[in-house]
Amino acid sequence: MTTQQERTLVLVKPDGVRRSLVGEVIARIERKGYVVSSLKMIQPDRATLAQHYAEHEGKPFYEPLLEFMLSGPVVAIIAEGNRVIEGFRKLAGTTDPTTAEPGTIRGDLARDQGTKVVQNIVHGSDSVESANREISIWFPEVAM
Ligand code: DAT
Ligand code: MG
Repeated sequence: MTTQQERTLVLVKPDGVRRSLVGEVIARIERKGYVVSSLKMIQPDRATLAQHYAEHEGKPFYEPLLEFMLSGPVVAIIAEGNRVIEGFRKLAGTTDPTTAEPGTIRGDLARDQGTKVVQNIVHGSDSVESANREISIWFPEVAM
């Protein structure tokens, strides 16, 4: 266990906002001991989402993913804490909500809807590089 004071970018996706799970997600982040340091609700535009999901461009689920993310507001959060990047990914659970472990956000609160894109409530950065990149996309006003 090392000291890695980090920030991560969390999004409550449109399915989570529609289902009024914003508080549930924030509560789980805070109960784990992380600190919410920035928070806002945004209706994202396509350009922002294309930047955010650039790594997935060209994949079969890319267009459905952007359409889904455009379907309503999202809540963007910066969470801070030691090893928060890895820690939030564990709180979120694996990508496929059908098999995500019970006890996780995706495992407890989502399931496969049979759509072309998986709707799984939250996004969390997967590395320090991704976190820095994503925080600058969603919170350009927040100093690095
Ligand atoms: P994660 O959100 O767990 O980091 P990811 O970055 O690989 O997963 O993919 C981004 C999102 O795209 C993911 O949350 C749900 C959707 N997705 C990923 N793989 C998919 C697939 N094979 N079929 C449908 N949707 C997928
Ligand atoms: Mg990802």
